[in-house]
Amino acid sequence: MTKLVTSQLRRNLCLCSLLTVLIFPVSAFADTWQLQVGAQTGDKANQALAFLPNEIWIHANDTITWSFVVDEIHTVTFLTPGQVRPSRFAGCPGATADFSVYDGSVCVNSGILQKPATYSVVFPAPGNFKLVCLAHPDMTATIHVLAELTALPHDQAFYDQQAAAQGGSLLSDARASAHVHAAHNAVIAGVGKINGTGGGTETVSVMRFMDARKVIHVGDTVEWTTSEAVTSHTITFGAEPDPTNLVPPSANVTVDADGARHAIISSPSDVVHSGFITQAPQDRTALAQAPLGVTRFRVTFTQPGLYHYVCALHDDLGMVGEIVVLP
Ligand SMILES: [Cu+2]
Repeated sequence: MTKLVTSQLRRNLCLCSLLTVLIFPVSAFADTWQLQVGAQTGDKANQALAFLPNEIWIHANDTITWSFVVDEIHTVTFLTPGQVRPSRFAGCPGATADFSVYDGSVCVNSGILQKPATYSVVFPAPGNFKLVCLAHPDMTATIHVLAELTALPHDQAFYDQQAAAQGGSLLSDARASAHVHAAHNAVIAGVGKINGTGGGTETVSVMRFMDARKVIHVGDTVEWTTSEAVTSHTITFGAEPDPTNLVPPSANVTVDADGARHAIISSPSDVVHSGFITQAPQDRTALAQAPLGVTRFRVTFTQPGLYHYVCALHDDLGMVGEIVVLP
C-alpha cells in the first residue's frame, strides 16, 4: 500500500513538474534586475558617462534598479515619446518617486543623483523604451519589455558581466587619452569620446585640465581648448556662479574675431567665468543645424600673481588648475 501510494505520488509529482515546465518555461514571477549608472577611476578623473549595460530585455511587470556608483551626477529619466528634452534641473518637470511606473505615457525621472544611491522603475507593459541621462547628452539606453512568459535572451549574470566589461573598456579608452600636451601657454580642457552599442550611445570623459599649471609673464595670454566630443566644461576664476546658471559667460568676457571667448584679468580676486566651453551638438537631417560650438577661452594676465581656476561643473572631481604670472 505504502509502495503504491509512493509510486503514485512520484508519478503525480513528475507530471506536475512536466506541466510546470510546459506552462512556465520561464519564471512567471516579476523579477528585479540590477544595472549600474557610470563608472570611474579611483582619482575620479576618468568618467564613463554610460548606463552599464545600456540595453536589457525584461518581462512586463519586472523592475529595474539602477545603482549610482560614481561621484559624477547622473539621472535615470524616461521622457514620453516626442517630449522636449528638459534641463536636469527642470526634470519631467520634477523628479518622480522611487519605484515609479513607466509605460510610455507619463515621464519618469530620478532627479539628480550621485553615489551612493539607487533608483527603481517598474515596467508594466510591453514596449521598447528609451532611457536618457538629463545631465549628459549621448548617454542613452534601451529597455526591451517583452510579454510575460516570453523567453528572455540573457540573465542577470550576463548583464553584470557586460557592465564590468563595458565600464572597463570605456575607462581604458579614457586612460589612453588621459594626457594631451598642447603648445606653450595652451591648456586642453578635457578630452572625451562617444561610443555606440546596440542599446544607444555612451561617452567617456577625462575630467581634467591637461598641463593645468602654467608659468607665464605679465602680458601673456593663456588659451584653453576643449577636446571633448560632448561634455561641457568651464574655466572659472574666483567665486562660481549659481550652479543652475553656468551656461553663459560672465559680463566681463568678450568674443575674439575667431569666435573664441576672451577675458582680461588684473587681480587674483577678479571673478571671470568662461560659460560652457563645448562642441556644437550633432546635427539631425531636416532640423535646423546647430550654430558653431564655443571651443576656446583665452585670458590675458596684466599683473603678477597666483591665479587659481576651476571647472565649475567638475571641480568636485578634481578638475582645477593654476596660472603663475611672473613680472
Ligand atoms: Cu569640467
